Amino acid sequence: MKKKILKISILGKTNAGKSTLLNNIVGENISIINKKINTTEDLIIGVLNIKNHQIIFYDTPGINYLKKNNKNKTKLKQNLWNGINESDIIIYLVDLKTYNFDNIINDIYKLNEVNKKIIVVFNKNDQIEKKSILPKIKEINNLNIADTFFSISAKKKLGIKNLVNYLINESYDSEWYYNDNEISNKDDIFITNEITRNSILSLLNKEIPYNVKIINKQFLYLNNGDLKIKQNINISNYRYKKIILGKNGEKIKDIRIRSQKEISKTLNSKVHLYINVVQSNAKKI
Ligand SMILES: Nc1nc2c(ncn2[C@@H]2O[C@H](COP(=O)(O)OP(=O)(O)OP(=O)(O)O)[C@@H](O)[C@H]2O)c(=O)[nH]1
Ligand SMILES: [Mg+2]
Repeated sequence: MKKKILKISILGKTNAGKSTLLNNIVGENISIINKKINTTEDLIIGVLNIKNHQIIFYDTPGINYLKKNNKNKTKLKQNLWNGINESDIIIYLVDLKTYNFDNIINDIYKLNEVNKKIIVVFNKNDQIEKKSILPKIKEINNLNIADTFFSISAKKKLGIKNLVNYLINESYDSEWYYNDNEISNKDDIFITNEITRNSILSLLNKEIPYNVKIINKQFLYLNNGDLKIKQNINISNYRYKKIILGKNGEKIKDIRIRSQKEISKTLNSKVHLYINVVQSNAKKI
């Protein structure tokens, strides 16, 4: 059978459920999910192989970066555009819970400029009344700015099969880009770093999670099959250290335990996780 491929970028506002959708399609935790905004920073690639079809997904940072000229966010913007440029088709994911017509069509108009097929996927349909979805599809469809529509729940795995079947039908003759056993561009070290970033995101408030960098110092399978991991949390500002450590070191303990559990689950082994908070060229204030 002839090999076929299709490359899809998953775009949408932050928190729309892009990473949840990718993980569910690919069947593994390759992109972290969090209630807080701007969880995904890197361009994460997920691969789904079905018979002779290879479907490649790019999970991108929230579309808020499409235009913003914020210097700190240049990398995010770059990752977003890399995803868009690489893909054959765009999935624009809409959060039905925070649906705002003007806001969404603005994004879609902008995306029309790149001249790729756009699929609008309404997500979180488990959260709203079913009969309110069709009018929303109609009002966007009337503008002729998108090619087709789906309604799904990425979290509850509703409607995903239809979407995947559609994508399979869109795939075209080409050599595959990835080997049969590759499901992601991200290795285990990246994923374990991301898990710790996500624990910090979940357990600490405000700006801190966005101002730390997780560095892996050791990733070692022991003779008994257990996994030993050492990570540094690099901080740029001295005052973050106290906050991350917490009173009597309780916060960092929570972060460590939460990460250790999540890494264990994801990599399917017993994990011994050690975390250090390290100040990188930060000024004492
Ligand atoms: N109820 C419900 N919640 C969902 C659904 N899909 C995602 N969520 C939740 O929405 C939140 C955001 O999900 P993410 O997948 O991290 O969103 P994202 O679009 O990747 O966000 P960024 O990476 O920050 O741009 C999480 O709390 C998810 O559990 C869904 O279909 N139904
Ligand atoms: Mg994400």
